Amino acid sequence: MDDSPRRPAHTTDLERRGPGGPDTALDLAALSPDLAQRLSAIGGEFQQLTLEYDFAMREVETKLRILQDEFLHLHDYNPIEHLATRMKSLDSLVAKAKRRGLPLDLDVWRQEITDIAGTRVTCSFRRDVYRLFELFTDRPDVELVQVKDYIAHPKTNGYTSLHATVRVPVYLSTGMVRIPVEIQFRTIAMDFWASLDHKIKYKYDGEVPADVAGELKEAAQSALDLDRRMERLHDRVHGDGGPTLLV
Ligand code: 0O2
Repeated sequence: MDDSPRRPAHTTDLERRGPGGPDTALDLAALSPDLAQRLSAIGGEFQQLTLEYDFAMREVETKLRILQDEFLHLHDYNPIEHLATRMKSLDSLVAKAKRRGLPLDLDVWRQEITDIAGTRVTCSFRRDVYRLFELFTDRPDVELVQVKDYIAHPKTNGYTSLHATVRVPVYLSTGMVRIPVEIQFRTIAMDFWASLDHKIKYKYDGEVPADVAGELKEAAQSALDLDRRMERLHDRVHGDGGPTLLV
């Protein structure tokens, strides 16, 4: 898990920080007076928004846990190593809005920013990543909005993961709303690399020296090799395809 002080870590269910928790705190004193005033004006609205996104994130987590329990029960196999959730903090939302040239307007953020609620699913093997993704997004109560397959098409820095944006229904006293949640599916090796990459970026404030970036990219290749090797080993022990996610 990423434990950098700047980016909210994806937390385990025990550690999950809900709306109003420390992740949503923003140091208004550090902002320009104009920005601070606008943000404090939307504070209440933001609490409502995080509440809805928190409900959606919990829906996703529950559905994934049920899938996991079903596999354990039916196949004596656990495809999920870790499951973690995180709510994007107000300061990182402001930063993202700024980066993307979006106004300080929660309605615009609702439309344009789809990773306000995030879930990270860490699997043992690459085929589990894809199988879990398929099983989860095949459900009629899950609407698949967007897929970014950084496993088939890694980022230039070496980052790999399968990102899926889904929308799930959330039932409020005022009616039903569909809320987007970004799910990152990855293997343990991919997760290990991504955590380190983030810490290095934090250390250099995003400006990673070329030699460090080069080594990181090589490390991404090593993570990929390790994934392949462990999957081959698993197949040797359990037979081709093994007992992984066979339904
Ligand atoms: P956090 O704390 O995880 O929310 P963006 O680049 O964010 O403007 P987009 O489309 O949201 O646009 O990006 P994308 O490609 O879907 O990736 C978003 C998330 O994927 C990031 O969220 C990271 O969690 C992860 N990610 C993407 N690229 C990298 C990378 O190169 N290294 C690492 N370690 N993680 C990456 P946030 O918002 O950065 O942070």
